[in-house]
Amino acid sequence: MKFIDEAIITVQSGDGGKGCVSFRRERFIPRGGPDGGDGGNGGDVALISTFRKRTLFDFRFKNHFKASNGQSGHGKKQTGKNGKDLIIEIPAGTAVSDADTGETLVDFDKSDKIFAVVKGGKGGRGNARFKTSKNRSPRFAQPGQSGQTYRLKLELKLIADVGIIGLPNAGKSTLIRAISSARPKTGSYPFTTLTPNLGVVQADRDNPFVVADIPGLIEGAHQGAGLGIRFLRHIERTRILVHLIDASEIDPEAPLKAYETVNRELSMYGSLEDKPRIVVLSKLDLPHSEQKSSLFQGAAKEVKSMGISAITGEGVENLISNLVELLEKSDG
Ligand SMILES: Nc1nc2c(ncn2[C@@H]2O[C@H](COP(=O)(O)OP(=O)(O)OP(=O)(O)O)[C@@H](O)[C@H]2O)c(=O)[nH]1
Ligand SMILES: [Mg+2]
Repeated sequence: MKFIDEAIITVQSGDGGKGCVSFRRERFIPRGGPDGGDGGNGGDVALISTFRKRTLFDFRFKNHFKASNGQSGHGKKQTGKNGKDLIIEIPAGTAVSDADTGETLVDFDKSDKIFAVVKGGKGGRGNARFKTSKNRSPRFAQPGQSGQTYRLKLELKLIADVGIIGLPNAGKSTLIRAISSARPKTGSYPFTTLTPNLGVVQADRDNPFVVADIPGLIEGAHQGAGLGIRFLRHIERTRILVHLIDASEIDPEAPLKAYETVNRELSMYGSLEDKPRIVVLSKLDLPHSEQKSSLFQGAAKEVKSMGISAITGEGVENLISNLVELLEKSDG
C-alpha cells in the first residue's frame, strides 16, 4: 500500500427528519387531536484511531463521508428513526485539524481514541407538540435541522519509539533490516528510501519497540533540498533518535562535517532537539572505517558514539541494548 501521510476529507452529519402533521382518527371520535410524531435525529460523525490502518491512502479514493439522515415522524406520535452514526477509522498517529480555520481538533497519539466531530441535526417536532389551549389542532410541524459539514485536514505522524536519521546512503534502511523483520529497499545510491518505514525490534519478547527509518537529510533540507524535512514529522513522536553516520565516508580533513550537516537541519526543524540521541558510526567493516571513526571521536570528544556494521552484525547487539536502556530511562 502506498504511503500517504496527508489528506483532506469532508464529513457531514445527518439531517434531522421532519416532524409529522397528523390527526388522530378513531371510530366514534370525529375530530381527534394532533398526533404527529417528531422526526428522528440525524447521525453524528466521529473518528476513531486504529493500528489497523497504517497510511491515509484510502482517503485518496474516498474522502466524503456522510452520516445518514433521521427519518420523518409518523402519526400516532411515532418518532422517526434516528440516522445511523458514522464512525471513521483513522490511522493511529494522525493529527486532525479544521481544514478551513487551521484549528487543531485532536491528536490521535494512540489507538482506540474516539473523537466526536459533529452532531447530527435534531429532528423537527411533530404537530402533537404544538397543541395549546388556543390552538387545539395545529396544522404545522418543524422541519428537521440540517446536518453540518466540516473539512478536516489529516496529517499522519508515525508512532515509533526510535527514529533513525542521517545523510542519504548512511545505511539507515540496512540497519532497520538488520534489527527488525522490516524489509525496506536499500541501495548504494542516495534517496533509496522515499517514504518512511517502520520495523519492530524484538529485543526481549515482552517489550518490542518500533523503529522508524526516514528518507535521508541533506544540506538545505529545511529549505526543501532533497526530499526536504517533510518526513521529520514522522519522528516527532519518537522517544529517542539514532543519528547514523557512514564511517567510511568521513572526511579526514573535516571529520564532523556530515554530523554537523544533519544537526543543522534538525535544529532548523525545531521540536526534535530535546530528544535523547545516540550517534552511531556505520559500515565499520569497510576499509579505513575504524581509523575514520577514531578521527570523528577525537574531534567530538563530548559526543558519545558507537560503531556498527549492519552487514557483519558487529556492534548491532550492543546498539540494541543501548536503545533498550535509553528507552527505559525515557519511559513516562
Ligand atoms: N559494507 C557495508 N555496507 C553497508 C552497511 N550498511 C549499509 N551499507 C550499504 O550502503 C548502501 C546504502 O544503504 P541504505 O541502507 O540504503 O542507506 P540509507 O541510509 O537507507 O539511504 P537512503 O534511503 O538513500 O537515505 C547500500 O549499498 C548498503 O548495502 C554496512 O554496515 N557495511
Ligand atoms: Mg534508506
